[in-house]
Amino acid sequence: MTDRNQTLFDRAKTVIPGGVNSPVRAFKAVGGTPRFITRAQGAYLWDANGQRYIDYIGSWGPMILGHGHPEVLQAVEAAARDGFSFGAPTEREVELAEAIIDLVPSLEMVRLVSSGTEAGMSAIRLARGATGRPKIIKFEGCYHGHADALLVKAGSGLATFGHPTSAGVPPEVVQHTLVLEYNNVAQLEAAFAEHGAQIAAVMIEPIAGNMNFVRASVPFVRRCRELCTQHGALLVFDEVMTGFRVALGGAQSVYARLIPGFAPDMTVMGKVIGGGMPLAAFGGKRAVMEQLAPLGPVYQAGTLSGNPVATACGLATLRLIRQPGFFDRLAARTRALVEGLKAEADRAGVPFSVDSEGGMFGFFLLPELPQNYAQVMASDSARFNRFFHGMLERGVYFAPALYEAGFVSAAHTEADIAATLEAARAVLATL
Ligand code: KE4
Repeated sequence: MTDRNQTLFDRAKTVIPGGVNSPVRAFKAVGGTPRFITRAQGAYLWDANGQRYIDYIGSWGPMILGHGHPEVLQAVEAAARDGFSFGAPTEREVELAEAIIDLVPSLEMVRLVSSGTEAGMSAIRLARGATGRPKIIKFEGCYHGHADALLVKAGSGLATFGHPTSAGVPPEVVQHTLVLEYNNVAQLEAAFAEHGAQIAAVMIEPIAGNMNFVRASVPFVRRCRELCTQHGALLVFDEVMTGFRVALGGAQSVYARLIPGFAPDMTVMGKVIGGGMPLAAFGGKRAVMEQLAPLGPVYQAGTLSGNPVATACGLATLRLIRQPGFFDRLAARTRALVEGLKAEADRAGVPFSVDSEGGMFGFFLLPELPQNYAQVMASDSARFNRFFHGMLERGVYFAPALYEAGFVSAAHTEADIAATLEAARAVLATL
């Protein structure tokens, strides 16, 4: 029987670099043939051979409701009938901005854009423009999109190629980007002691989904906040992945419960707020955001920013995830998955550690949860790859890279979790 995934992959590779429009999709880290998806519904994907998978990628985070939620579909169809794009303001963009600000108390204003990369890039330019300072701090293993200044020791995608920076980024472009070790308070303090007056921003994934699932420790987050305040730098939370995914108020709402009065200065968002369509955002306090064109000197623009169909998709998604109990149910389902995987790994004697927050989870073929990039990359990648493919063959689609997070949707049932754990028991026994 011809493998239509392979046929399509061979054809794709003749016209698209690597046969994909985003590197992680090529299965380079895990080997094998990427699955070409023909359709999705609820918690499931179907590939070109008609094989069904329980989907734990969810488009890398956006599909928190599951695929094809009827109310979201209806909102998108209605919006599309009224027009795809106008290049002019619409009420729906205002509604979405108001909804985001209502859910994230640290925000007074937001600007809508079309991708997380665009949001992160713009947030950095704004932080530099608002402070008049050149330097930014990021952390090894965190990925903030592929803007030149941020493509330094990124954790997602580049980790596969083994070299921490991308070709094509001239050294002078990243000379102001300091890359520190995640969760390393001493390095952070040393960087501020040396460069404090030059630092425009500290940018961090509060739960690093581009290292699979690594939490910033409370002392580390507290120190980031204190040092930014002390030196007049902006603390930028990259919540493209965690926003509206780990909690309704994002990761910052989790840290605000652990650190009284905590709030970042700016937040970068994406994925869930577009519900699967191209939409992202960045926001912060009015005084900073009003530095943006057309009001202020920091330029930023976009033809499809605030797209009328994408905003309809995002608004419908946010309306549904705000329903009472949504995150309690999602967190319980996600926790059941990871605790079940841990129990099966223990039964098979495979070193395994797990963590989850809301509808986002991670697992490592390591006895203890890693605290930084070097520890994550010490995982046994060959063993991970065997686990990944064993599960894929049994109709369970985990992230095709050991440094990527996993996602559960509201559409995943207890039966889906049970089927996943049954498959895991069989595969772990072979590891
Ligand atoms: P996009 O430009 O891909 O929309 O967003 C970039 C981005 C920014 N910040 C964080 C924390 C992110 O996780 C991302 C994108 N995440 C990856 C998954 N690790 C997207 C998948 C891909 O690259 O194809």
